[in-house]
Amino acid sequence: MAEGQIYKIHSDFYYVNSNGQEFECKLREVLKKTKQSVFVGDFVEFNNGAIEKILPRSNFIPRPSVANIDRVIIISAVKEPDLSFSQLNRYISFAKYYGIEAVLCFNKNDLSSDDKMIEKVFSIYEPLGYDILFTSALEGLGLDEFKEILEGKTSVLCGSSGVGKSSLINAVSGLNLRTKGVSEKTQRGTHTTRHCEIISLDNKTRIVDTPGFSNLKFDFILPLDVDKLFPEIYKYRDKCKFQDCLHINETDCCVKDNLDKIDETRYQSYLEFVEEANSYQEKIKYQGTKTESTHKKHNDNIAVKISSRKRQSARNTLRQNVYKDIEDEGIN
Ligand SMILES: Nc1nc2c(ncn2[C@@H]2O[C@H](COP(=O)(O)OP(=O)(O)OP(=O)(O)O)[C@@H](O)[C@H]2O)c(=O)[nH]1
Ligand SMILES: [Mg+2]
Ligand SMILES: [Zn+2]
Repeated sequence: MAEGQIYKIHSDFYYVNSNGQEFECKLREVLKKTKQSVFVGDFVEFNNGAIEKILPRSNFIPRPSVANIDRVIIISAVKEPDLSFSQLNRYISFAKYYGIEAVLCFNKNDLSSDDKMIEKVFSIYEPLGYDILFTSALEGLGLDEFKEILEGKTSVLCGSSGVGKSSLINAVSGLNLRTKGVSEKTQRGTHTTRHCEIISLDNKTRIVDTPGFSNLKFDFILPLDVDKLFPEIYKYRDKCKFQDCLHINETDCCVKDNLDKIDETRYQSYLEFVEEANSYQEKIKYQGTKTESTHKKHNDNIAVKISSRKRQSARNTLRQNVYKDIEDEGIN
């Protein structure tokens, strides 16, 4: 039995790198039946072109679906498509939720000379501890710093379509991955990269090109957990009067008392995520009501409380749905 790492998946084919050699494999039938998710980056045991076992992951993110990574580099464009702080906060919080370090890279810097925007980026994200890079894949700006960030790690490039993920990889690797312009009509990327792929720059440095995606929603966590994704909000939560304070319109809320110290776009994102998390809570409440409807309610006024076990199982179902969505979409 050999061991290796999946570096690319195309429909039913899994491409495995084992000691520098590449193998085209399929999944063993028994493994298929377990419905276990298989990601680029997974370490596997394989034999005669058949993957027998997926080895435990050190970490993963489900979008783009990649396992065993050191960090996510969130790529935004300063223009074409326009920079969206709301999108950026989504990627940042997503990486935080999965416990993966993030670096922020702002590409297409040749298209803008907006110093105010650069200042804003630094003023919001530097105090939060993020490394920040401005690059131009086209004009070769900031590439030395970009390479430095990559050095000795496995980094996943993540961001909307058309921001220049593949172009940046081309610029630092000399490869010629497919890249394509942003549509003039919609100002959106054209989903040029269709699959995740690990690209080795040297023995220790690897970079994962991924398809762009943008419709990331926080409808898989509970509203009370959203503040954990925002350290600058979370640090006040112990001083809120109510333990279940959502920091929206409660009285004696320490977060509201300190709103002048929290960036507006960050708080706005917090509110958006809470709203999405509310719809998740409604969904599991509904599932809980259905499963608990056989129990006689003592008091109709009391909202149905779901046991943590049921909540977890509903959460798992939703997680599975996330994976299903990924598979249905085929790429992202
Ligand atoms: N002006 C400018 N254009 C760039 C830069 N980087 C990339 N582009 C252009 O932006 C377009 C999209 O680049 P891609 O590298 O395909 O973007 P991507 O993020 O890989 O997109 P997907 O694969 O669809 O997710 C291409 O036309 C690139 O030539 C840059 O630094 N400056
Ligand atoms: Mg691409
Ligand atoms: Zn509060």
